[in-house]
Amino acid sequence: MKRIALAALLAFSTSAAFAFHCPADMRKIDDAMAKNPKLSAEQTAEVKKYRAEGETLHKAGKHQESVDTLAKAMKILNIK
Ligand SMILES: [Cu+2]
Repeated sequence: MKRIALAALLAFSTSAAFAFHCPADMRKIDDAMAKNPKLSAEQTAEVKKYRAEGETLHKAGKHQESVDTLAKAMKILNIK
């Protein structure tokens, strides 16, 4: 069942692929933050800001910008 859903998603357009990308990135950021990473207060604030911005952009349908913004947070967290 999961495989079928994935295949259907992959068959979609690029924008749909990005629509799937953002929540995956947000989850990675949330997971990394849940592990209490060694970040300065400034870095933590930045990650939270980019995470929130990414979610807003995603909801606005700006998936490429969302992915780019979330990537900045992931870079601070040193995750991919
Ligand atoms: Cu998105």
